[in-house]
Amino acid sequence: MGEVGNFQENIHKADYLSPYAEKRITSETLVTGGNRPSELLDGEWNYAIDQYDTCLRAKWYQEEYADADGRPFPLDFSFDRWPSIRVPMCWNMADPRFFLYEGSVVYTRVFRYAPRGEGRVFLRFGAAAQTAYVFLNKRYLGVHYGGSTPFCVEATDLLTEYNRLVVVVNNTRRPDLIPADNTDWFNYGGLYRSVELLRLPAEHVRSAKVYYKEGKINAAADLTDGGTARIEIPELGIDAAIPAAIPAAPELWSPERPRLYDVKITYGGDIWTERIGFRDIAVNGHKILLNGEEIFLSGVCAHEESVVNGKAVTEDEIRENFRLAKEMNCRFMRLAHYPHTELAARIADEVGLLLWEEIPVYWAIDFAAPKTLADAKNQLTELIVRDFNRASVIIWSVGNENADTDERLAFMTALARLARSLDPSRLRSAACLVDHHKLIITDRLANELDIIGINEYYGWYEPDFSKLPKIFENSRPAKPVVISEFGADARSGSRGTVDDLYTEDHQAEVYRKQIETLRAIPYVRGIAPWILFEFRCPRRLHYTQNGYNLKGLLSADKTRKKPSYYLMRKFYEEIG
Ligand code: GCB
Repeated sequence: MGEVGNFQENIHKADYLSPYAEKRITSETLVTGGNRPSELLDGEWNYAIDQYDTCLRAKWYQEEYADADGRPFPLDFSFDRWPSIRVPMCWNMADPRFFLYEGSVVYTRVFRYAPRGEGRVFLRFGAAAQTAYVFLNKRYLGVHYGGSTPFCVEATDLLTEYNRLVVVVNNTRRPDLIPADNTDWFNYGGLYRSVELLRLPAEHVRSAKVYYKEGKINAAADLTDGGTARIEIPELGIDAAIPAAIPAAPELWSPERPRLYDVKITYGGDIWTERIGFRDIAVNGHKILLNGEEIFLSGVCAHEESVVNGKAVTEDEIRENFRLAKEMNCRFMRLAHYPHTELAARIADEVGLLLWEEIPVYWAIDFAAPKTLADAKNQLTELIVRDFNRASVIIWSVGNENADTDERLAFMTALARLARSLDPSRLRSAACLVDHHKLIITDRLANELDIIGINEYYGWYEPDFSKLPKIFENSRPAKPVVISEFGADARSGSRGTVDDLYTEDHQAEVYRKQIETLRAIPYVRGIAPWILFEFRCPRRLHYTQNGYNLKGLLSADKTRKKPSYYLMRKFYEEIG
């Protein structure tokens, strides 16, 4: 990667990123689940806003402080004297000056390490928004693309007593990334989920898949050295070698009775434990079946955000969101538009909420680029491997609202098929395309999905409600449809007539009509209005919006419930 002291190269090289791009951190090295003890490297890190990406250009991480003759170099960085920032945190919330910053931030810290008999050591990042370059003790370990999924690097042979970790996190929006440069949400940056050090036996479980289907518990594990492992579920009297499909009659998990079992997998000296719920999710014709019984997905969408913490939401905030959704009589939530923290599905497992999880294949994606597809596949794999054992998660969504071109069809088909091959136990969906002129669902991707998701904004972007039932009459979809979005902006507390846009009264009128229309359409087997709470959105510059998408049923700080919240609550209560 060239010499640090090569001043000419540092300042003149246009393509300084290419050598880094060659070494990608992917799902191949992900170690996940199992509740093994880990040491958190959270807390105070040193950081610098590195607007010109000089750490990567000039290779500061090599820590060359002097030349071959011992003469000190004049340096442009000083890792340990930089100010500190808390991890996990979005840098946007650390200092008002950084709120709108998009670019690189260098994070660094030193940690002590003494071996304690472990065979291998990994550093695990819960997520870094959006791209992260990782360096340990002057060595480049790779770049991770995708700001919402976890990744690991192996540190085993690199550790000494004192260890310097440098992570360059970059959130520049680019058309070749997933998501691309145009999103209807705020572009946060930073190490906003925990960083952990994992000490594992040399032979260990990298990840495991345990699920229930048609009277059997299926269990398999990704093992470092092959061979077999053992699974134990004491409450079910299970103690068996895996992989296996074990006949079992567990008490099935449901939102009403979110029963979880202690599951233990042993392999060599490694012990992997999880609390896992067993349930069966399927479709039959237009029906969605949970544990063999028809279910309506009474739901709501949510972004991962809070006013105070940005994307680095706390456990209390997640629990509060779920509580507010359940109080609205929801049993289902669409976690839009990217993987939320893994804590979300863990809490949903515990409190009983069905989830739709999604990768950010969103607007303006470069569907023709193989590199972009590789990135999307990797993010999908990381998400599925991470949350496979969460009973709450019933749907993997492979994307949202893209025009039905041949390139997009090939791209999304590859994702839908990947989801099936990684996970035979769940349903696949996506927000599909509707032709709002011809009033028909036109999306060829629907053939690859188990559930057709539809975003429709009758009453807001399109005022004529009479068109909505016609879409279904014309399409006669052969699969269950979930209305994955509908809604209208309403400034919190702003009142007026039902015709005054941006008032709560207008929003409520849209909800009234949506409810009346959708309840009469038999194809609709689930509804998730957009959205539980208002969220930051730099595209929204109407004076009422002030940088927020105001379609929330709640205000951004969640203190105000708009009238539409109560309308949904009543509707969901009525339909049971
Ligand atoms: C959509 C998008 C969502 C937007 C929403 C809106 O269709 O999927 O991300 O925020 O519309 O408010 O326009």
